[in-house]
Amino acid sequence: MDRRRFLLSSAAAATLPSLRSFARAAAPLDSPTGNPSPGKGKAATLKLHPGEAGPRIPNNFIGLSYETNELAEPSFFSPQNTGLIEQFRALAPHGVLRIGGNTSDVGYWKPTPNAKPPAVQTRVVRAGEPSTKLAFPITPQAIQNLHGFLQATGWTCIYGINLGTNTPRRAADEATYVAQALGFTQQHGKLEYFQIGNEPDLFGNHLRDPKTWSPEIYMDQWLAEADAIRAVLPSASFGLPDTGGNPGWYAAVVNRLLSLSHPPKVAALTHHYYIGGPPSNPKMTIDYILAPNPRVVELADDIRAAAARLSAGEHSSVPYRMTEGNTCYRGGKPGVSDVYAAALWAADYLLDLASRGYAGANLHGGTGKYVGNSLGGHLPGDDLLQPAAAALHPHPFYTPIARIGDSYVAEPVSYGMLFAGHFAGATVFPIEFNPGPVNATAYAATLPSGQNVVAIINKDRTKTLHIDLPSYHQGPTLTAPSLSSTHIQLQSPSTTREVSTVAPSTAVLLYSARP
Ligand code: BDP
Repeated sequence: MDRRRFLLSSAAAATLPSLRSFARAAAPLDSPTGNPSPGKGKAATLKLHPGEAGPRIPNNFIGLSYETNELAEPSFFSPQNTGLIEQFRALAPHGVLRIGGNTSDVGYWKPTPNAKPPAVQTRVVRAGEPSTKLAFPITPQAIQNLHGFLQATGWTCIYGINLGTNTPRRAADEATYVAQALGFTQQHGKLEYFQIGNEPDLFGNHLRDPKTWSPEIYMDQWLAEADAIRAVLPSASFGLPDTGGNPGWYAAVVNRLLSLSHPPKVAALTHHYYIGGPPSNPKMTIDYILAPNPRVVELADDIRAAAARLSAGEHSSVPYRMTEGNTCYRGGKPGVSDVYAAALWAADYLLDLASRGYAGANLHGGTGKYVGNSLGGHLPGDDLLQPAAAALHPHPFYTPIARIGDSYVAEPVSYGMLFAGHFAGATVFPIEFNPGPVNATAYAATLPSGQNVVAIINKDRTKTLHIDLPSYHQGPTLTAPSLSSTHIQLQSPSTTREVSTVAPSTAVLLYSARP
């Protein structure tokens, strides 16, 4: 990893506006209709419709997701942790840090040094799930330090509250402290909203009796905590259901919210997304993560429909956000989640979500210890490696920012985030894109400056994409020696030039002339 290069290119990136896109490509593989590009074979069809505005990509579209367990070390998210602060700032000037994950359901609020952990039992029926053995305290110091960290980075935060092993009273006490320390973003503070419970659709695996657990019972328990919180914090708002990807839950959640005469304020509908897993699954390959995945579309359609139903009720225009995701669940897979292919995946996935109207996306990562705890105390990707080889990989394998000793290093996924971040603040517009037989996608948007930006992501291993987009010039370009490389570059050309080809495994941003 060329860390110096990353910092240089992110500095250059900060001077460029960002954008987002609307139509992307999954064209029929055998029907190229484009014009032949002189001497270069057939060009992909790429027609832009900049007059037709689509969704606006929020400035804080880009986000990271970390385990709540990281708060067990108050020095981690703290103003003193300058290496991590530097990486957050390089990644996005206004990102959103989501704190949650499996460990959010076993952490407990410890308001005073002598406060005792709650006596709660979980039913761990599956090996590799977090249990109360891994319960940890969240202290006022951790929250104060988190505030300093957020101020130093320019980021805001979505804060996860324990639903798995908590009581409404504890939830309200913790929320009160967090809201006072961070302040709500509506009042120019740092707290976007609370999320209560992580992946409740999977609670039957480790926290509740699968025979009786249901979205209706989840809503009973969720409302008990949410009501306790808003009784003491009337301006509190919430993201939910933060499901692991079971879209069947949205309908029941929305039904319940719509049935309430005085519902809690819903800041966003949220879900998670991992392409697949676990690391031992032979299907989890570089080719698999780069192939189009219909689940992305299904999840988007379902959450958009749920948000629209909710918006028609008490709530006005409810946004939706992908609050936790990455390539391979259970900590990522070495050689897949931590190589250049994951950067191309992240660039494409984030722009795809932006084009589908998502308010943002948080890619999961953090430190090996705490993501390991979220999985019962161990990262299964390590089982695929000899110990000497394991030391050469980031832990967890999918993390966008790795902690290596006392330093923090930008990992492949973060390059894709940086690429997509160029669309933040822009307004997506539709395109017609037919890449023919090439596994490529495209997105387009208009920047606040009026300049258009087009992203072309050629995920194909071998095929060059020919394009015909006169008067657009090349901007930051994502490349690496191979899909399994960790030596990634995101660089702008030193001279102004147009582009007629996008090489295999390359992503490029193209800009129109300034208006
Ligand atoms: C998600 C959990 C998170 C895990 C992640 C994973 O919310 O805590 O770290 O899966 O499996 O479902 O990597």
